[in-house]
Amino acid sequence: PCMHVKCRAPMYPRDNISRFPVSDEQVSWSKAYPEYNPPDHTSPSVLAKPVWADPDFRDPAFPQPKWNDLDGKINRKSHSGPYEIIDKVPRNPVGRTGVCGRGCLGRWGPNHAADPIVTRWKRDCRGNQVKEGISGKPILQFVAIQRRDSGEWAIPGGMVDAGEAVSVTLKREFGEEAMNSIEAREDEKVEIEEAIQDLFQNGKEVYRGYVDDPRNTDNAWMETVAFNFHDETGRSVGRIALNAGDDAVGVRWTDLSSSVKLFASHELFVKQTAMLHNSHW
Ligand code: RP5
Ligand code: MG
Ligand code: MG
Repeated sequence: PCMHVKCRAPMYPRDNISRFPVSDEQVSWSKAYPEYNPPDHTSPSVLAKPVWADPDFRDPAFPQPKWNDLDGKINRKSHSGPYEIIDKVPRNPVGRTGVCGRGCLGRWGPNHAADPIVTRWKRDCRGNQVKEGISGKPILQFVAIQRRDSGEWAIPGGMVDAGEAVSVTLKREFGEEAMNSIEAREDEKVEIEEAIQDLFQNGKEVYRGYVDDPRNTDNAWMETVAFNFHDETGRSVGRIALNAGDDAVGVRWTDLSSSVKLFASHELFVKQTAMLHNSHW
């Protein structure tokens, strides 16, 4: 995995905990950093023992789970290969983050998510593809949501529930966050379901691995599988009204270009998508 930056921001999100400073040169575990003394932080939401959170495996009361393996319904394997267990807990494969413990993440080690990147071509009022002036390439649009937690624009992704197939997470999260399926009327639910089923049959994987997520710690981190679902004619999901729901407060079709600013490593995933379609970037 490559360098992480967003999970070294001065403040840990939500809980106002200061991260121990880690410069670019101090990220790697192989580089000695004797003064390194990160705060041990677990968010109140995790301490409340919700179903999605692990127990504190540093406590001798809890036997060690199957690290680097499928542990019952919980996937504790990393997309980036085996991670190390130091003092009974996993160690972030990229390096130091300035916080140890789990922060607000439920799992020690990898916390698996899935990211649906839904795209269509930008069209003018006559239905013709719009090309960007300088590159001369057609402009691709993707569905972005605005996150309730940070206000940043992002891909409408979410956590893979225990035992859930990634293909199911991709559809569920898109429905919840970009189409507000949870609060839709029964007849609307059917229309949403049909459009998603149809478009999500053919996806292309554009990324699999570590995410530079602001919630990452030295012992817990986000990983994802990002899939592109492209509506070539604009007549599938590209036609249905978008509606922000669940942990999204806004939703819109967004033109892809190198100037788009997104949450965590999402810029990288949408860039891969633009490359895949040879669209303007
Ligand atoms: C990111 O967090 C992933 O890429 C995914 O988009 C998201 C999942 O977390 P929630 O949206 O459920 O907070 O790391
Ligand atoms: Mg969600
Ligand atoms: Mg989400």
